Amino acid sequence: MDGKILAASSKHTKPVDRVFQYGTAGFRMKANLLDSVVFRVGLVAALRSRKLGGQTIGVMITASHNPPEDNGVKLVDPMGEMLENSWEAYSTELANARDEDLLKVYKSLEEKLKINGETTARVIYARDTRASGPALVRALVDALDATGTEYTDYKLLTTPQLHYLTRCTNTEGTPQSYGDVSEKGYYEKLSEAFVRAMKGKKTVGAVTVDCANGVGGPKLHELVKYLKKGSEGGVDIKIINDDVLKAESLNHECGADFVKTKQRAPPTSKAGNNERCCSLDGDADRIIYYFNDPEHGFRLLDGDKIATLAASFIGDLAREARLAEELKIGVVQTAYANGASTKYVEKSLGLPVVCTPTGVKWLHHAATKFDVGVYFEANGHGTVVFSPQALKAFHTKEPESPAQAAALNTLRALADLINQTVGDALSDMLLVETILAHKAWTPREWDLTYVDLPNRLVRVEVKNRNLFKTTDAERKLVEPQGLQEQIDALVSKVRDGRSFARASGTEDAVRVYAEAVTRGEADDLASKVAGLCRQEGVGS
Ligand code: NG1
Ligand code: ZN
Repeated sequence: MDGKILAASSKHTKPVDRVFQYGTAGFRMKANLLDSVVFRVGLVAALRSRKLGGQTIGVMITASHNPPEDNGVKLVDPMGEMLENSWEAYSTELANARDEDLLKVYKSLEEKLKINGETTARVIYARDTRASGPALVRALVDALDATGTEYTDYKLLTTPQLHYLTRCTNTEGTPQSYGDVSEKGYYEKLSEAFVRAMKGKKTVGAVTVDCANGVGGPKLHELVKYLKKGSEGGVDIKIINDDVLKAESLNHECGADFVKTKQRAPPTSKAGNNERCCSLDGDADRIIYYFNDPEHGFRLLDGDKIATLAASFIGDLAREARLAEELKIGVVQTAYANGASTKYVEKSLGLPVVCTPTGVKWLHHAATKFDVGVYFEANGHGTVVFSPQALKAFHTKEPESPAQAAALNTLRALADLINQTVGDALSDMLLVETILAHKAWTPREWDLTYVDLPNRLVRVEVKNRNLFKTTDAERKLVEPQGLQEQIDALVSKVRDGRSFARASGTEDAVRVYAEAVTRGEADDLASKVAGLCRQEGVGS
């Protein structure tokens, strides 16, 4: 095997002056820099699978909402979760090894982690629609061949579909089986659960879905075929921005990130006033909703609004099913959640809120501490996870009334509809559509549940973002010294003010967030805090 690894690695040499880091979204950068990284991620996948006794590891080649010329790669653990933390460091180590040291570093990891080289390694992989994908897949396959790994190529998939398949593969034939191990199995599971959850109800009007010209487009077309078979069209889906042949159109003036940051609909959207729209990102693991209100203009229904909608609906069902006492329901957010949403969950819904650092793995982990854990980043990445106790209760609770039986039935359907492995734009969309159908709500009624505090997110370029160290789920700076006190002083002058600064995990920048009672105060606070950070970040 050693000779094979050496021979293969000589085809995938590392750019000498580059330092790579496995961050919150795996490795992500300009695609032309990724060849050696993907090859080495293949080596890590083989090691990880062997370490876990030959369980299957997922590898996804995507750069999500980034521009078309970027790409990226991330690893998926056996139950469909994000890669375990300590292995991010091993991946980083291997990605940065000099070509001549690569085998030595690989062997030392094998030894340090007590990995049996005889165990069969298993990997499944897929990619999004980027032009650079096929070449990067070849680099991955070279590593899998060199390490004697068994693998399956799932070609084009959304990121959440690969997470789904990883879990299905590892649970096949066990009582924990998560579904049929095929793309078809994914559509069947979602569409069947959707029909059960909808109970013959219909949503008000159509939903326009912007697929960011990414892999979500063809996959949503496929899903719609299955939905039509079952539900006679309980939801009317209009698909836009589904061109995957024009490479340069990916995430260009469309997609979840565009809509969220620009606070406007993609120019290609023809939806009229009060018509529901949503946007996926390039690999369909994020979704946000929006609509045009004739009085107030563009209205965004972001991850916070999806989380509160889901928490309120599931909370009501749990009460109707008489499970509210025995099941702990909670919402997990990051510091970027709008303060109004946090207040709404705690005060109006009466549910606890936990705040974690940025990055879905932290949210997911915190959500599993609840029986029903609703987690979303404000940018639309999230899902709802159910504990084994919750799933058992949904199936074994004896209903004492037809209403209770109906609530239990809907809860069981939701547990199948909602992707338990990771945030999934297609599954989340069906969840939102289900809830709106049950409540017979237009987007306007959903929007009116609470009013967002005006807020501003500013990106500050600094020389060294690592100078900015935080605590308290990134809400407070401990370094540079004294900066937090200055921020606190600014915040105290503003009504309902809140502001924090943290180093981005994906870009060379510091992000400053501020919110306040008025737009003017929020903007002013953000620009003053950004000014302080800029000063601190200079010269170091
Ligand atoms: P960073 O760059 O660490 O702020 C961004 C998003 C995260 C998450 C990651 C991964 C914001 C403020 N931050 O992280 O929520 O989605 O990218 O894609 O949106
Ligand atoms: Zn994404």
